[in-house]
Amino acid sequence: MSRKRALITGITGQDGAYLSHLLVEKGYEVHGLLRRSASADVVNSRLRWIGVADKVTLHDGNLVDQASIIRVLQIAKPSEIYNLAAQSFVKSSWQQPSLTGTVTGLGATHMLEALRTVCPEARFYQASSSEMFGTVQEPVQSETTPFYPRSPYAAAKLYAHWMTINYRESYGLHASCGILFNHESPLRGIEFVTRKISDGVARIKLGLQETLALGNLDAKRDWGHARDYVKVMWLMLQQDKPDDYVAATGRTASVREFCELAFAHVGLRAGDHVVVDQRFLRPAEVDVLLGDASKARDKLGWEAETSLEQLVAEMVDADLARLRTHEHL
Ligand code: NAP
Ligand code: G4F
Repeated sequence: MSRKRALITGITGQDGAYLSHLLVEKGYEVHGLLRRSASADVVNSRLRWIGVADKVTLHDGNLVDQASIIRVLQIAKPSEIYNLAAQSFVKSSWQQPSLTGTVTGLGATHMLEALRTVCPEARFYQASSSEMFGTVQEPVQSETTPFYPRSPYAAAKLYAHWMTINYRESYGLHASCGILFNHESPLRGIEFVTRKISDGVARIKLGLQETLALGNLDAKRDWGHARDYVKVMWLMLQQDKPDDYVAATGRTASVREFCELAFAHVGLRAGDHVVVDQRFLRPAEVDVLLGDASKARDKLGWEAETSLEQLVAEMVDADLARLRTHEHL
């Protein structure tokens, strides 16, 4: 039997690396869309870290260039497409709202149109986000909770979300949206708060810096591990019928609590090192997110497996190891 073929956009990001690893383990032929960078030596650093850089095929292309997507689909001939590419940093979306709308929003339409033209039988996963709940309309958010986006990023994701549903209903595509709550890992970008904290804690522990400057310490998130969350993406595309699912842990914690856990892991106190810097505040904030993933549990048999304590420990340990060996990621 021929191997299943998957195309991942955003393959060089956090989730792209974990999903590649999962699919390679499952015997897939994995292809990825790679946007050209002047720093070509670091573009696949996450794929190298996770051990799959030489097991995936990368294709030059960009979500804003529809012709490049069509060409990559013609070459890769995927039966499953995971659209993970995005300008994914919420704070930057106020600085670059048009770019965010073009990549994160319109990029999904480019993918859907290309799929419809080249390989309409392929199954499609859209990386939707809990950020779409924004100013939450219910204390616990599920697939039926109304959305209230609070950033250009969230508005762009909401457009992509509804376009995916619209294409499913209009053209009968096997297209599904995963409304994923925050998920982190040692491969998280350094600008996101959890990795900024784990890296900062490791630096303070090793005597490389004294303080950690953060923004809103009271914001609360439902934080899981990316390794667990890529499994739900794959499970969604194995179902006979496309559908939308929330993935979350069902536990929320504040940025302050995340700091306390991370500093305690190395025998330090967050209160001795964390300072608030107004530069890291946002024009509008999502105060609290807490997800209900019971639909994914009941229909897909999926549950988050990693506790917040385990996640924090793994991230801090990875940053300590990196700094000790002068590895950059
Ligand atoms: P990430 O680490 O920021 O990765 C984003 C990926 O998109 C990178 O590979 C990036 O390439 C690529 N990309 C950006 N602009 C592109 C363009 N114009 N053309 C092609 N590729 C482009 O994000 P992540 O944490 O893995 O998240 C994956 C997806 O899930 C994103 O869509 C994100 O918005 C969404 N999401 C994430 C979370 C979370 O908590 N992590 C939660 C819900 C939804 P470069 O490497 O070249 O920058
Ligand atoms: O780590 P963050 O930047 O992630 P955010 O904004 O929740 O977005 C992430 O999760 C979304 C899912 O809900 C994804 F769709 C999105 O792509 C991304 O992966 O910030 C988390 C919280 C915010 O409330 C922020 O204001 O941490 C607060 N925070 C406090 N100090 C900080 C900082 N965030 C960052 N990045 N840096 C700080 O110094």
